[in-house]
Amino acid sequence: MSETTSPRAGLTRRSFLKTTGAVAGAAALTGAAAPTLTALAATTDTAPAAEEQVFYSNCGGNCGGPFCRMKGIVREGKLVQVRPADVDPDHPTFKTGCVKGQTGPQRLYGPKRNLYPLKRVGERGAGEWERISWDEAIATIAEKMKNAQEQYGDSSIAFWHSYVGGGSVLNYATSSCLPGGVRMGTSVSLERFVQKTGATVMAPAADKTLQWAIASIPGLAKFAPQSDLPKAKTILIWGANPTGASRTHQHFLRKAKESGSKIVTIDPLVRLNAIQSDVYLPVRPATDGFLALAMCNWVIDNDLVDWEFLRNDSVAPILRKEDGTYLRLSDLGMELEEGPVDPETGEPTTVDAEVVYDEKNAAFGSINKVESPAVLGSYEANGFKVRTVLDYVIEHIKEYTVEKAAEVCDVPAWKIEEVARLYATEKPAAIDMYEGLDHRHNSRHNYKDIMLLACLTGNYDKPGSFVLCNHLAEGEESGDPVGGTTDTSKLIQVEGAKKSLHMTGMYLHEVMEKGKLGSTELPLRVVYCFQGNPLASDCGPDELKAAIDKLDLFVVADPHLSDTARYADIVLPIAMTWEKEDAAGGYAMYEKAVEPAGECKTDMDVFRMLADKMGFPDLYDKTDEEYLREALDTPFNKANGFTYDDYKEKGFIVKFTDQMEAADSSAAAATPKVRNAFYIENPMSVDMNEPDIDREIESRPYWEKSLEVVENGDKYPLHAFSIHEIYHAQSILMEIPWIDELRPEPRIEIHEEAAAARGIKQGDTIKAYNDRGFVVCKAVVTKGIRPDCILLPHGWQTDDFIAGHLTDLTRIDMDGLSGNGCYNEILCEVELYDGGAE
Ligand SMILES: Nc1nc2c(c(=O)[nH]1)N[C@H]1C(S)=C(S)[C@@H](COP(=O)(O)OP(=O)(O)OC[C@H]3O[C@@H](n4cnc5c(=O)[nH]c(N)nc54)[C@H](O)[C@@H]3O)O[C@H]1N2
Ligand SMILES: Nc1nc2c(c(=O)[nH]1)N[C@H]1C(S)=C(S)[C@@H](COP(=O)(O)OP(=O)(O)OC[C@H]3O[C@@H](n4cnc5c(=O)[nH]c(N)nc54)[C@H](O)[C@@H]3O)O[C@H]1N2
Ligand SMILES: [Mo]
Repeated sequence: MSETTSPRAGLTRRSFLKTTGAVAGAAALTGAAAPTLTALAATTDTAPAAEEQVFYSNCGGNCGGPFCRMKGIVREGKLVQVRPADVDPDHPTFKTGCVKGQTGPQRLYGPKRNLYPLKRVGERGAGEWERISWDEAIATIAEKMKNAQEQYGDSSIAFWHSYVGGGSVLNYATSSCLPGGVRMGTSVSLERFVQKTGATVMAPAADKTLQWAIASIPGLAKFAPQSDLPKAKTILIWGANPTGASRTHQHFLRKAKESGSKIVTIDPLVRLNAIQSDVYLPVRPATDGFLALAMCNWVIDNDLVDWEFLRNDSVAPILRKEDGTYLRLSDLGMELEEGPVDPETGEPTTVDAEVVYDEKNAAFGSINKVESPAVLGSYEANGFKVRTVLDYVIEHIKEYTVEKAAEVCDVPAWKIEEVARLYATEKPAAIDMYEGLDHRHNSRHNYKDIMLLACLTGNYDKPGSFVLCNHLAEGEESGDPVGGTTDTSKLIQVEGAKKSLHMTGMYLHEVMEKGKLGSTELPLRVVYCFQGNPLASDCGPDELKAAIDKLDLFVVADPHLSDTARYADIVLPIAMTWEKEDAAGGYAMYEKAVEPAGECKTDMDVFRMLADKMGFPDLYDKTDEEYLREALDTPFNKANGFTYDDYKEKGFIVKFTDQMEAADSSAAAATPKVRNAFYIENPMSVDMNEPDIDREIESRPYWEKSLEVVENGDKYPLHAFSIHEIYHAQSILMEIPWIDELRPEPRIEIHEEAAAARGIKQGDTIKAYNDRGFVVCKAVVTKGIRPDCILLPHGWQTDDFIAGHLTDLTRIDMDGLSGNGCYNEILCEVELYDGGAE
């Protein structure tokens, strides 16, 4: 029996409605309108009223939403209908928008909408608020920020954001955090403020491992268009959920199937794509790296290696020194090579190229010059003991045999061999990955392992052979994003810019405990959280809350009273999509269709007000329109008809790649060839957490056990994970009647054997728990999941659960190099719920 008590007790949806007095509002919305899907159909067919205006914007959720351009209908100043933007209905693959986007009006006018600035008056998180004026809110925040910076330095104030909105010129923040502590952001509002004040940026913890891997593993960034899927004879869907999370992806998988592709799904969970596969491997979670390396060994043992690909297109022939770095021209006292021209200086650069062994001439030479370098072998070069990367890697993966994989991954050896055979012989073969392999402690190694498999078989960097494809872009036949671009690189530059620190937001707890991250002092006092909902979507909520408790001020700027907003000192009501003008390129601008609800303001407005009160009213030196014009009027957009004026005049601009001017091809030609890697020469962390890096392990393809996977005799015998379900856009679809009809309530999926062993029947109320916490909801008893796993529901808020929250079971520690949250690193037990622990 679990002994955990819920720190969230009393915050069920029912009690939330009571305490906030929102009952009347909710009843008015859901009761009177009695919205049903039939009603949705009815409104869609309604004849246009006389006074009707049409606007274009995007859906606004982090599920590919920014790419889904929607058309909004406004009557009498209210958004009354949102539907997919009109596109050529005969075009075979150009799809946009889904039912989530069509709920725009319900999102705008829903019961959880923040309408006024709020100040906490009771205990933190108790839900007792006082309405305050914008003036008071901004004055309080500015004063606390100024005081903190005076007393503790520039880095003591921080902005914590996530991905909602996907980046835009004015409002939606982005943070690409690259290995070595480099951060790049693009939105005018956040970036100018940060440059002016030296404020810290707290980046999202999600999707970081893939980002880290793309930046760390040369060649991995080569995303294929998803329309390339049908070119593959074999497709391994591996750690991806195309039918739930990938918009147009399923369409291309179906096309592939029609054209005869063999489809393999490697997943502990059965969804439609597993059912539609030729081979299904219900792999034990967090063992994929082992599986990939075992397939590599099978390919080597069965003589199916593509040596020419390895030689010409991969890092295989590069000579590796004993310290793990590459042998370079300078190591041999050889002359450096001329590199591409530096766009800043106009001068050619020099390149200290990697060295390979030239078998024909029995000499060492530059990888860029030697025609046929050796792929295997070890040598002595100018006193350095070196061997080719492939030689080194092959020796170190020997332990990952198919036999052992059958045990570790818990799938039959013959099935592993069958998948390896298909992949290595039915070519071109593709791996279709997304974020499913990312959310655990050992995840980052998977990318090296899978790249090795692709390179060994030559299944990379050619049509139908890839490991990543673009799951979100519009489905135009070539797969390229079609539409305008934006450039804010000059607009975000502030004179005398201060240096700012960045950290993955989930390090907050460590920073508040130690006053630093790694050896960098970080005396955080004020945190301003926006465009993210970390207390519903990140891990370790207890630790995060304890950290927030130690701050002088925690502000949450959100259109909704999210789980995170509920824990704030000050809540700022933010204008949503349809209530503001913005742009991110593509087919349309984000048009303002209606005035913001209540006293809502845009994120940009709030930054302007803050700058004013902080004492630098000139920070934002242009109007919103001027920023948008400059960001949109790029040479590319001018050539292709996507300028500010074009968007304003035409609303929605449909163009396909063959109607576009080619991008500047001289720049493309100058890009040096990137050899595809399965080795990381200099493994680095994206954060300044200074982890101990075991270079050997971090550099090469590798697998080790994750922290929480089921083993015999475990106190908690079930491994829990969660996925991105179709009727969620993360946590933003809060109390949306049309959506709630399609996904009635959060549920835990459990295998029928595991359920029977615990006396659990279909629809029972159950509790999943571990030492960290628990969550209570209804059970779905199924055959479609491994018996040692359960599926927890992601994307809900505290008051949607009967008790607890899925995040209460999660652990706060993240992947030390990528900063990824370990959302799926959960062992737990499940029992029938007796209602007692609430
Ligand atoms: N409708 C909708 N779409 C979305 C989103 C949304 O919220 N709603 N979110 C968007 C975002 S931000 C993201 S990051 C993407 C995520 O896109 P995906 O990564 O495609 O989405 P997930 O649903 O997390 O699917 C991961 C798959 O990996 C499987 N899996 C879990 N653990 C393991 C494992 O150890 N091994 C293997 N082999 N498989 C495993 C899961 O069962 C699941 O089928 O989706 C985007 N699309
Ligand atoms: N257990 C589990 N946890 C997960 C995952 C999982 O699969 N399982 N997936 C992870 C992944 S891949 C991701 S990307 C994250 C997503 O995690 P988050 O990005 O934190 O989740 P969202 O629900 O998108 O949060 C967006 C918040 O921004 C608010 N918002 C919307 N528009 C605006 C705006 O214009 N301005 C401001 N200021 N706020 C706005 C919304 O109301 C919402 O509260 O979750 C991660 N967490
Ligand atoms: Mo994500």
